[in-house]
Amino acid sequence: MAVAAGTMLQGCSKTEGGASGSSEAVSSDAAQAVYVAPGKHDELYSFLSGGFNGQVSVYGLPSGRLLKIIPVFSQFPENGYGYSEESKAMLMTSHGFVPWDDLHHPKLSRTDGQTDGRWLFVNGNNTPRVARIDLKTFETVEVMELPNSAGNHCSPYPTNNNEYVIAGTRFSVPLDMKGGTGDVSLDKYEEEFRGSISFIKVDPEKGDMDLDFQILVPGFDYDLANGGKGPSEDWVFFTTYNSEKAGTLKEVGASQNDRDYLAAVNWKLAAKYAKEGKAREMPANYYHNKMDENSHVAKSTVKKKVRYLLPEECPGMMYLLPAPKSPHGIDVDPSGEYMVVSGKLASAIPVFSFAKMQDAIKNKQFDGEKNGIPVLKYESVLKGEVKEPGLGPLHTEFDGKGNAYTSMFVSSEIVKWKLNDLQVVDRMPVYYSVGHLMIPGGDTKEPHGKYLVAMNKITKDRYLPTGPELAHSAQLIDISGEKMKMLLDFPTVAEPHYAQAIVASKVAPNSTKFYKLDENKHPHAVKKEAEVSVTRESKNRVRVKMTAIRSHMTPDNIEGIQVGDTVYFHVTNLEQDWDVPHGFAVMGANNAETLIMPGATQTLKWVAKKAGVFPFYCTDFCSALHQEMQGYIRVSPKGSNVPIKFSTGKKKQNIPGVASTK
Ligand SMILES: [Cu+2]
Repeated sequence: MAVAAGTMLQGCSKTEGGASGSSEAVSSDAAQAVYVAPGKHDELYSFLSGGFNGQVSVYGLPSGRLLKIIPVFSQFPENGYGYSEESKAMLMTSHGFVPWDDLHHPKLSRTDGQTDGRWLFVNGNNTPRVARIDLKTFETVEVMELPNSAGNHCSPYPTNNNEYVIAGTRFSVPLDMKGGTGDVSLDKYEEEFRGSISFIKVDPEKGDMDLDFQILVPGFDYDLANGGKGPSEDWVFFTTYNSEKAGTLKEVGASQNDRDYLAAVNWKLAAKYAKEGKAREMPANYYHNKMDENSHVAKSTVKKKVRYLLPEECPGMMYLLPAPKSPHGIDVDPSGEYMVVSGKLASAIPVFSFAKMQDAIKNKQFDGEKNGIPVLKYESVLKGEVKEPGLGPLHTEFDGKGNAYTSMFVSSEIVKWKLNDLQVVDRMPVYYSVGHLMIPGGDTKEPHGKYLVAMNKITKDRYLPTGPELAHSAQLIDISGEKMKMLLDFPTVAEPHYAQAIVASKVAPNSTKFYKLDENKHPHAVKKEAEVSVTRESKNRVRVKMTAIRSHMTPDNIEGIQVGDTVYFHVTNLEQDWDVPHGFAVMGANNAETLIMPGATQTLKWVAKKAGVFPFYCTDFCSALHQEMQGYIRVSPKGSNVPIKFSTGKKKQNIPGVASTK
């Protein structure tokens, strides 16, 4: 173990020098830097995407302690998200109920180009969706499906005041202007397939999203995006690959051209065109799901139209900048002047200048056009290239002190370089195969600049083995000094694809402690035990309105249910105190438990399949008498004359299982 630790810290020990050069000294320095004493809080919240688990996980930094998992696109049995009657609508799409997605990119909302701690926007790749998490409650409150999109990868990118959240398609698809995706021969990629960039308007007060319009772009693959700042704040930039428009064997077909493109879109001008009547309208079919903040019931609206702009009809809205073969990351520095394009197959990192781009547009330094979009001359927009940065550059973030940090997938390292002279000044090995990296605020106008998190795809020997599947990993690196220092490894939940982080003081003071019972607008809420009810609403449907408070449920004895009945348990948690959720589960339920926050109502649907007595109980340890927080539901054969009856503690019980003693 000692040998392994020494190897791991080699990169750091070199930088320490003097008496503290030993690995022990470095590791105790590192331990101190990440130590958050029991009962103390972390300095930052970090939000790591879960990739293929469709969730977001919240970690404290610098400790790397896991604080919460927020389900977004995936059902989550731990709290009933996607299982409860209230939340099912969040996962509705034009393809039906879709209980999973591949969540790649979290992006924090912004005010004046800085993170403001209000919302977190995230993308679903597979069934194109953008979701919004409210950072008061750490819950997913809205999911917007995107039409004309497939593989929603370059998404979501908020502009500097959340005017728009912008989302581009990775895979181009045929668009049938008469509605939906067309049934088109796969031989017609070149002529029929197009990409789209969606512009989702965000309400400045409430955060509510609305798909305003799309730009239909050439049929390339759109990989990643990032917004401008300062002088470039009206622009958003997208990397593209497959400018060859290959529809098969893309690993070869999409790698023919030496250069693909960085697409620059003036979103403000696009919004102006859309507003001033340049947008056309086409039929569409997509879902918009919203959680009502007072009832906590999600509702879906199906949208049937989408407005779109064509770049060839909107001069000045879009330009293409040649970029080395199959570029991946595009990152704009805090000043808004430099656009850094990381080409995973390229040997250098080109850095474009926004000022030069403006001049090139003014002076029409074009190199032809593609689908009516002017292509700018490479040399006319290039500031310079970072030479021999490492192998497989993917993503770059910034510390706000003139330095850029790029992740290298193939050579497994973080490379620090200077924005002014593009010289590499430091390297830090990471373990292994780093994808994204994140500096808190490192994609905004004002980076926090103290830490960097490397998100690694492969861990091999880094942790105790756990069978064929090993944990992915995040590594925390101190970037406050001239040389980077490795501080901490922490395993992550599923794939930490990308992350955002924010100082805790921008989020923690606004955190909701409980929901006010008198503001609970759930249609089946009961606010007093005296108001509970069990009602047979129709031949096969029974509605139970019940309450939970430490340490009983009302009612806790229910009779008169019959085989074949669907029973809706609407459980209102009467607690008005922080950190006292109650859980609810019924024996044999074919969904998950539901977890009810104080003051809220949640519904568990249960179908009585056989006669008998079925216990239900509170699943979240809530008090010393939590184990006693339990009840029974009796199911009689179909057509039985047992009447509906319910009570709590008012009668002598028929004890199930000892029927012979009756
Ligand atoms: Cu309880």
